[in-house]
Amino acid sequence: MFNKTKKLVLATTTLITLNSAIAMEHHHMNQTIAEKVMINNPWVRSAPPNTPMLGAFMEIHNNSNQAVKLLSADSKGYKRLELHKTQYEDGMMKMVKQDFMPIPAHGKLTLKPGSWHIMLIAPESVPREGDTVMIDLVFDNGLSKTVHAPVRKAKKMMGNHHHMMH
Ligand SMILES: [Cu+2]
Repeated sequence: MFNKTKKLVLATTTLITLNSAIAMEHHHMNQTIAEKVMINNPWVRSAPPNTPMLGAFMEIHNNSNQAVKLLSADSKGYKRLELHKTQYEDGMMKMVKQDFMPIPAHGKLTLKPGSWHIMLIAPESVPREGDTVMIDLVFDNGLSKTVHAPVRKAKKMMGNHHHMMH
């Protein structure tokens, strides 16, 4: 009887130790990815005061061994944020809503006008040049980051005569 109880206690202890080891490992993994995913040069393109939506751009670097997905974005003062990609379809440049943005292992994803971007929809008030927009990014693996994106004009792009259809 004593032996049986002791075994049970031992088994429970082992299980708890194992569980916390797994939890620690998981925590460690997230911390590592958080350090290895970096956002460079975030910015929001300035727009007229009555604009219904604004584009946010940045470089997302992933220096980890695992692919990472940007799942969603959020910012106070906007109805919602969407992940978009501008692509050529049926002879037109179109913005297509994406479920996520993929950032390859040891790679980067560049969000820029005419390509991947975050769409800030229905601003309570349109930010002015020089303002900063705080954008919360949620990745898979439980990773989240807040970026501070200054509002500025787009740099002129050579040969860009397309007007985006919103
Ligand atoms: Cu868009």
